[in-house]
Amino acid sequence: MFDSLSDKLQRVFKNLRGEGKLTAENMEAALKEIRVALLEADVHFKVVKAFMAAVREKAMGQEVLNSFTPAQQVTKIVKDELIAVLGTHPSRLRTASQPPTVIMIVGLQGSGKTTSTGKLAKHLAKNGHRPLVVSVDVYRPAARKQLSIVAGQVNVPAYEGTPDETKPLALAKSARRQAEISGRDLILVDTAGRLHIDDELMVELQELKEHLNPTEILFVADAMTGQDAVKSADEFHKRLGITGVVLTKMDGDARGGAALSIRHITGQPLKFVGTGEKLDAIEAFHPDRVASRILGMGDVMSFIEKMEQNIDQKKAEEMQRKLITDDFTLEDFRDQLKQLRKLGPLESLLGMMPQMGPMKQLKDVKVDEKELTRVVAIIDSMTPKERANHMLINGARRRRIAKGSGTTVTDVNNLLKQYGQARKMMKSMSGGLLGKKMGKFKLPFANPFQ
Ligand SMILES: Nc1nc2c(ncn2[C@@H]2O[C@H](COP(=O)(O)OP(=O)(O)OP(=O)(O)O)[C@@H](O)[C@H]2O)c(=O)[nH]1
Ligand SMILES: [Mg+2]
Repeated sequence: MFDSLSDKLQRVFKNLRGEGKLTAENMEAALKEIRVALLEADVHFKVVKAFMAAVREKAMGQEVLNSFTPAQQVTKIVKDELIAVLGTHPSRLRTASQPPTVIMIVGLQGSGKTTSTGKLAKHLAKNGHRPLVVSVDVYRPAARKQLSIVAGQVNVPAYEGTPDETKPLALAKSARRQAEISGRDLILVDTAGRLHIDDELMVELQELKEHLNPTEILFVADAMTGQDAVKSADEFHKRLGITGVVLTKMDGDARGGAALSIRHITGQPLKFVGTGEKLDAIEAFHPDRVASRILGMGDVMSFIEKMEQNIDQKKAEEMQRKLITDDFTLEDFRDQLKQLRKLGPLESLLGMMPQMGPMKQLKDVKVDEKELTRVVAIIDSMTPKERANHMLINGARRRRIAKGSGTTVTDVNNLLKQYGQARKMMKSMSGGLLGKKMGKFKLPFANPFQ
């Protein structure tokens, strides 16, 4: 997510770091590089223009404060402007004063509507709602079945309709009745997609809107389509009036142009981003956190939230104690790797880490799930004694372990090295800045990929 933009902006700040003072020349050079970085990230030209004007104005108007370096000043200005362009405040889903709340999910074909409906249902159920989902796609034969399967995976009921309900509106109305009868407070209406915006689709969506009186109309857009996503969002908004955007496939989009343009162009907020195919790969969109991430400052808040939802707190504290007392064995290392896997796509997790201090090394880490499996296999091939005391593992034992796990002695050597480094890093982290920021919440795993 935002990888290339992030790299380029950080380079700009790095270049400024050598400068003692903010001058007209070095400022101009920095502004030029920022502009190129945004354009190369496929940000809409109107957004780039507004962004640059705001940054320029603030930078030029700045009193040169001695306590801040040029790099710090420009970083702060760019961060504030990124937050402004992304939306200033996180935009939550609204609910109706009179339940059930109706949320319509709209968008072009294949953008991720059905998947996002499932993800949102899960997210909302986790947050105390009782959602019901319904597909009103009466055109694609398997569409309703697909949503029922997705709903089953997240343990949310789907209204499937009766054979005579062949019209979208009839289906949606019955679903609402069903929700009322069964005490569901929220209905997610997954609508049909089209390849292009056409009148027929718009008329159908307008009719649904008129009769269902939805509190939210979420436009689902595929981030990888860049400015096309922005254009169709804008058109949907003009014709239907959307209330927010769900940007999917952010995991496959290194540029981030759509995310950075869509709010400015449509005037509607980005509410959620999809970060993977799995049904828990969705995040509420927080402009400040994303701006931090883009600037390499990490997103410690999202990281902590994810941990709190997924990690056994008792186990985490036990790990922490072991790290401090140096009892952190290979067995614990293996447990941690398993825990780590539960947290979802590793790349997205590492992306949340601040790229500074001991975490700096994480930036270029390529996470390889197969590598994780191999590491676990190697540890599995050790005897309990070896796992408890890695010092026992001499040359002969290394050869045996390699053979047992179908790997090579080099792999075993690497693993032992990683384990040693992980111990060191965890120790420095638990006492360092991150440890303090995270308060009583303890990191439950070590990074195995050094
Ligand atoms: N990597 C990734 N894939 C996603 C994400 N969201 C959806 N997908 C994939 O995108 C494809 C299309 O998703 P659907 O949810 O079926 O899209 P849709 O908009 O309902 O499609 P139609 O109903 O045919 O219009 C599927 O293969 C999904 O797994 C995401 O955030 N990341
Ligand atoms: Mg669908």
